[in-house]
Amino acid sequence: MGLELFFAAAIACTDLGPIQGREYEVSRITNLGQYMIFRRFDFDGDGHADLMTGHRILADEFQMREYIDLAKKGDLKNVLAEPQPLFYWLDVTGKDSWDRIYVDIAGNGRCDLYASQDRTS
Ligand SMILES: [Ca+2]
Repeated sequence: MGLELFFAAAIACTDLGPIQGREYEVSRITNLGQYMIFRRFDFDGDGHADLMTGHRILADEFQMREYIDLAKKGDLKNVLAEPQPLFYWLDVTGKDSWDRIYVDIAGNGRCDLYASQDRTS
């Protein structure tokens, strides 16, 4: 059972789930090692995350001393991140695994399917 990598027709990233507000957000982790912010969402409230997004961090607190005006626009206190996620991980089977990964390379709200793992076999 391998991980297939392929690109299919792009979809609107907003079709992957309502992630703009915090209504469905259950966790938010800032990972300075990977320079990403990971947000998990549970849309149906069953206690299992259905979607995780990854935002690229543009600057951390140390760097922002030089970019304080940019920092004021940021959503977080100690890092400045891109407003739109770069990666979207989906649990489509509800088995606590990320079965599909979408990527918004251009940052234009169009998501390409990056990887899909067939767990039915
Ligand atoms: Ca859920």
